[in-house]
Amino acid sequence: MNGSDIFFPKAIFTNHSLSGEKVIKSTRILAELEGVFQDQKAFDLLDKQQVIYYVSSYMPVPENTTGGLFMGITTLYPGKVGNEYFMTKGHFHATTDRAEFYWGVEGEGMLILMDAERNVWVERMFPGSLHYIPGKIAHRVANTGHQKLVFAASWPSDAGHDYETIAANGFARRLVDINGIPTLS
Ligand code: PAN
Ligand code: ZN
Repeated sequence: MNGSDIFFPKAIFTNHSLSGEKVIKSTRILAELEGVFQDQKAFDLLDKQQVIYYVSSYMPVPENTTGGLFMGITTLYPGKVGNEYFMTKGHFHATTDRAEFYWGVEGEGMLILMDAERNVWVERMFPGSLHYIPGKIAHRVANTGHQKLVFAASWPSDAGHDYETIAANGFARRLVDINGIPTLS
């Protein structure tokens, strides 16, 4: 090995976000979550421009490449719409059988999972929690704490995202705050 074989990594993660040439950043404001929460009256009273979450994703290969991997870090703010916690949109993968890892980095939350028969269950998220999301399982995350929830994810580059199914039918159950306790209703 000589000096010309030593490279700087193509992406780095610091301060809970990714940076590098092939990193794509996106932000979701409350207006983009219209219809996601049950309490429309409470939704209407909130500032629609507020950022609910942002994601930085390292995509070293083009989308839809078979055999590649992506990695993303999501920061989800604390808050509620009525008694329902702020959460990500949630999706199935477009290539339905593609799996994914999520892992907790900072803060507290719940990973909400739903299978094709609309059975719903949740896993607690905390710094160090590791979650294997099998293929064909819809996934979304709720921040049940009082601070930012940061989690990382890695998924196959040909997984794609099907948001439409969740936008149309939602999840079969909702994670709500009942007397300070996250409860699946
Ligand atoms: C994650 C999610 C990210 C944002 O990287 O895309 O947490 O959630 P939504 O995509 O549901 O808005 C992932 O699951 N990728 O496949
Ligand atoms: Zn996913």
